[in-house]
Amino acid sequence: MSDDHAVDLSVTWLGRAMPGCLYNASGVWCREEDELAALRASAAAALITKSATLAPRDGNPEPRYHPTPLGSINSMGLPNRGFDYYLDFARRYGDGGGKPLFLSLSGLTLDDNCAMLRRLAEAGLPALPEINLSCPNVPGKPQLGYDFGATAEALDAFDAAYPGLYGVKLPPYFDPAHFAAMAEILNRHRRLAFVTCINSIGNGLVVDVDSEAVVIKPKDGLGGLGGDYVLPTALANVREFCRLLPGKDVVGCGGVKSGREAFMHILAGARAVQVGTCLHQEGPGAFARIAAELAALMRAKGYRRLDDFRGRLRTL
Ligand code: RRO
Repeated sequence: MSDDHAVDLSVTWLGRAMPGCLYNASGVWCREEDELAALRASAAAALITKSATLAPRDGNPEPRYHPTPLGSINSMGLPNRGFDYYLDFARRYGDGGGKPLFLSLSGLTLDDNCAMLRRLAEAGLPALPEINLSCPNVPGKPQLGYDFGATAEALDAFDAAYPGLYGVKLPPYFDPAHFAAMAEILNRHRRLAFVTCINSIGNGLVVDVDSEAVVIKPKDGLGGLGGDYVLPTALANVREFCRLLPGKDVVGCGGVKSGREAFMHILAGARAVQVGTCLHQEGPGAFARIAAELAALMRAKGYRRLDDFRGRLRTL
């Protein structure tokens, strides 16, 4: 195969075309308008906003994010400008010149999530909701995605509150029984068009030997892990949910720092790929670098488009 053929990283899904397959993970580089503007100006193919609550929040006390040689731990605690701020941004963003905009919603109650969904529907914008079922960092609030009954109830309410396509951000699961139980619930909802796998692995503990202390303040040091720590877990969740959710799309998130991990996620079945920890460390320039690396890897393998290998991970 000649190695000078053109490579196309574009993705068509949710009835829209994206110029590439990479965008930010919610929470990273997307709390403030200037950050979102920088993403828009970068090689990111779409944007997602910081998970919004109805009212603005300062989040947890600092230090609340700590990079490590293998990734990151965070307990931000949902600091955000409040739903109205991101809705206003979405109004001005419009169709974004072909880069889809996703609004991440993380209401503190089911009623709050439904209120935000109703207001988004009333606004009649092209922006798509990704409802966060998996924030690990609000003290006293368990991750909704680990409560199957509460998740089933929430999805029924989302269907009633919102008439369009929507997605959910899932926590990582670690057992086939849990993949199957969650998939059975998700498959009852036709307009649930995508799931994003995975949020950070919740409630890890990073220990600093020199100080003999934890590295973040909230929850006595417990926080969500991202980066290299989570790549195999993310890939397992992407592959399993791709198998279990026919007709829905899976967005891969977890451990992507080069074209190689983006390739792995797509091989496992991901439609698109989000970047979190690496974006936090490197800034929006990461998108052009990772896209170029993915294109080079595809060229070396003789692939022209993502459909040539998406979901074709071989088993032994
Ligand atoms: O703000 C956070 O602490 C946070 C959220 Br909402 C989330 O969904 N995942 C995460 O790792 N941190």
